[in-house]
Amino acid sequence: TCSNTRSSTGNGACNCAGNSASTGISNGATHHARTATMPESNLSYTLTYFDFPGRGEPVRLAFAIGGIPFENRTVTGAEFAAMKSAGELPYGSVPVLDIHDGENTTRVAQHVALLRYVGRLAGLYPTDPIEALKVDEATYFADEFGQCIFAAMAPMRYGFAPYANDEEKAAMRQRLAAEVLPKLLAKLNTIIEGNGSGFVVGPSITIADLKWYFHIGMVLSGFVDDIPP
Ligand SMILES: N[C@@H](CCC(=O)N[C@@H](CS)C(=O)NCC(=O)O)C(=O)O
Repeated sequence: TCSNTRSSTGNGACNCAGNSASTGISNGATHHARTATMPESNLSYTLTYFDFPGRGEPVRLAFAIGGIPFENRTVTGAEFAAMKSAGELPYGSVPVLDIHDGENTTRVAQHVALLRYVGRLAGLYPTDPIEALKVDEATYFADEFGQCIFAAMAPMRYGFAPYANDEEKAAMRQRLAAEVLPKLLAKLNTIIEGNGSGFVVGPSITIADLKWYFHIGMVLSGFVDDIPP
């Protein structure tokens, strides 16, 4: 099983033998329509991220759903800060994926890129270029939704002035929740209804579902103050 994917207990190898039930995602009968494209290789993987379901979570889920063994390395804020100041993070952020090939390790960042890579291995990303394009479209649309929330969580990181006080913070986030996010979610509903399978794109689960699952989960969990579930 893959109990480590949501663990807060730190480092641990995650050898999930294709047990998608452990992810909490129900992909129903269409699960069997997926064909994992994992090549025969000696590669092994370590994903480094925090122990909460942020940007690294859809990548962990893709590994788990695909039954691809990986080390789910969770770091504390202090461990993250140490890695960052030591220059170990290519973009100064997590998640990062270490791809081990014998003696050599390649470290890659940017969660959408990681999600697409693991999605390919896991059979969660179409091989047909047009279908892949549609999955990318829905995935980047989810990113648009997520960026609105991330900007509200850390305005200075995006070049905006810091909140003057808690009232201003609440007002800005409530406006986002009342006026901006519902329009994007209405569009998502239209896309899902138009697709007709219950998934965002095509007949079965893809990385686009995982990316939306992460962003919507963040809202529904009440993780972001003043953005009501
Ligand atoms: N564009 C990057 C952003 C990654 C990112 O901002 N990660 C956050 C955690 S979800 C982080 O590392 N924040 C701490 C910091 O930037 O100091 C991606 O999509 O992976």
